[in-house]
Amino acid sequence: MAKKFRALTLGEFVVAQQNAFPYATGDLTRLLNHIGIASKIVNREVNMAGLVDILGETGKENIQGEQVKKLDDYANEQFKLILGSSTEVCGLATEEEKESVSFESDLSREGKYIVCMDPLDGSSNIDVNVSIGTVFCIYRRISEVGTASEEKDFLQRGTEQVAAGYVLYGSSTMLVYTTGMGVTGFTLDPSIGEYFLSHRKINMPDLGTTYSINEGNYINFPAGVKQYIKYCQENDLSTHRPYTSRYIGSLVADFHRNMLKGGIYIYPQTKAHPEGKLRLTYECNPIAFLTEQSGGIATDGMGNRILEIPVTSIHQRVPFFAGSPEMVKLAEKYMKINS
Ligand code: P6P
Repeated sequence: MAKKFRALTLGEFVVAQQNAFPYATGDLTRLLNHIGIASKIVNREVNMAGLVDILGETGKENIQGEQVKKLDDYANEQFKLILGSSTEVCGLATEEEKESVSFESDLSREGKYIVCMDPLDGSSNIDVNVSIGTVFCIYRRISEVGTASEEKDFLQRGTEQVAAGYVLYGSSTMLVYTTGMGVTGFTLDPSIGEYFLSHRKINMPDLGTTYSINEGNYINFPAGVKQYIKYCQENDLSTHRPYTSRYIGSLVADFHRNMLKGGIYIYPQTKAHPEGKLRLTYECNPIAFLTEQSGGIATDGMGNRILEIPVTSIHQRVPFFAGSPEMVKLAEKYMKINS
């Protein structure tokens, strides 16, 4: 009779992982669990968005000049509330806030960590019921414990991340994260509100057949990107059927599929976004950490490792090429030929 395994919950797993760090105090464990709690609250609203008055615009614009959806706002407020009342985090930078938020309570000021996050990424998909996500990463603070968080806490390179992850509000809700010991995925059982271990160690295939890019911007792409797309469209690889184009317009959903099945996600420089569209601190660095931890490569398309790009502002944008190593290397080769 096959031995039955009881699935581990997120809480049990992070505690077990903590034991691998002899000097761990449990703060990071508690922080990851707080992020899990906030994601469950957001998930509840995401699942009911069509039923309650939470769709649509707030009439506000964020610093990106993008219309803020009610669910964006709600997610941002929930993560601020949960993290602000934890004792591990002294400050938060999010897509929805122009400046970083320093949590003012005495307990928060003792927090050792800061969080950068996009509380609800892909929000243009909310009204059409397409998967959206939360992206987060965690750093140790640089500023003195016991004081308010400072801007320098949020301008650390991606290599300094302590942890990174995302929540995918899709056909099922998943929380996927890394602390530098590989990538692990949990799936939410909404009937009991518990995340259960479902993907113990996620490894990105070296080569895939999916490329994810908004080809509507084709005319404005760099020549190297245009040539890479043509390569994908014209080469019937001997061991793979022709490439497939899959682009959801939701970074977390596109990335998650590519990480599991192999593939490449590209958001290059375009006319509308000459620096690239995605933000380094709360989109590219966390996804790049997960990419590398699962065996992939993440660069700016010009040979620069995302995790090593100097961070000069919270909302800094960079071109983003992330995915299976063989695919990113080939895309980089086309970019280099045309540079
Ligand atoms: P476009 C969503 O706004 C986002 O940040 C990513 O989730 C997504 O991949 C990308 O932008 C979509 O941008 O210009 O293709 O609509």
